[in-house]
Amino acid sequence: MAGLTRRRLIAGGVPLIGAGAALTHATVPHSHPWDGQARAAGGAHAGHGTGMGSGHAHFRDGRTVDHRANGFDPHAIVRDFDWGTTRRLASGRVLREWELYALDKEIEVAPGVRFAAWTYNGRIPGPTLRAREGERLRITFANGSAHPHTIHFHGIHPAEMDGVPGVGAGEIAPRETTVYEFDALPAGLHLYHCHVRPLAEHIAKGLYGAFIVDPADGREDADEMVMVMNGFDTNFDRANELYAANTIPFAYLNRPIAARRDELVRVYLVNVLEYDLVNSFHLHGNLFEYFPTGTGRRPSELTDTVMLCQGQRGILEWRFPYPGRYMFHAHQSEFTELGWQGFFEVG
Ligand SMILES: [Cu+2]
Repeated sequence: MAGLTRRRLIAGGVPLIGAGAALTHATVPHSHPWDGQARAAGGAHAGHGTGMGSGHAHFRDGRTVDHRANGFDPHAIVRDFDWGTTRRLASGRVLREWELYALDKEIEVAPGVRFAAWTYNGRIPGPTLRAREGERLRITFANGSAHPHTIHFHGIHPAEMDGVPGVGAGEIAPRETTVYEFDALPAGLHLYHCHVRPLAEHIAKGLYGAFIVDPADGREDADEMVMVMNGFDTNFDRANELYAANTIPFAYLNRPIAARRDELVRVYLVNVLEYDLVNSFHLHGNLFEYFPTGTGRRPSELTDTVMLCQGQRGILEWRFPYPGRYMFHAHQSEFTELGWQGFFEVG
């Protein structure tokens, strides 16, 4: 039964495996199979009761989630870079500061599917933090969640700033605050996420975001986007029912991302997907230059598909020579069909 679960959820809206679709009505009970699990899981999972009625998700037919109620929209997130606030230290160096908070929040991750998420600043992914190489960074973290959390940054920093249990400030208890401070090094594309155990749950519930350190001399002007590849285990069987870039399945399929012909496109691509060993990004009608971790200035490859394990990330650059609608998606067909696909609309 567990093996069928993730397929059952999309049976209404996505034409995929013929046999799977035929099995659906025979195997889907009229009560939601995750109701009992949600109750069994206790308070931490309260609010999971509403499911996708009888497996008829239809989230490929144009229906979408209530972005306003969620408090964030993948179409905004894709080009939303949070530069924080800055001031100059006596040394002349720039101090860049952000305030992050953890918040337990119910998110509509697909039409009618509410997920009891743990968020940074009420959104998934958390803010895309952006700084310049060599700056001093200060992140004040307040835990407004009912659970202990941390922020673990990728990058170069002292052990006590690493945001792991038992080192430095360690776990930050509910209603407590801490400050992470370190230098913006090295230039590249990094990420941050909670590091409290059980780690898979703390990440999969939504506590992660992209962290970009621009080279001191900058990068070429481009139409920049961030895509955090993620997924959601909506029935707590440690397998994802939904996949996406920037949280909401099919968001960029229903409403393509606008791009301009001949303009340089730069995508900051991060994989935080839990429970699956790898994830991938595939671009149609084009090839992109790939800069692993964004740390080098020379691309490792000209390709149309890149595969990433959890925590891996890279920068993609390309130009569209022709107008039209170009797909991008995970090149694991199952992920594609469960939400991780979209279009660029090139004008
Ligand atoms: Cu956590």
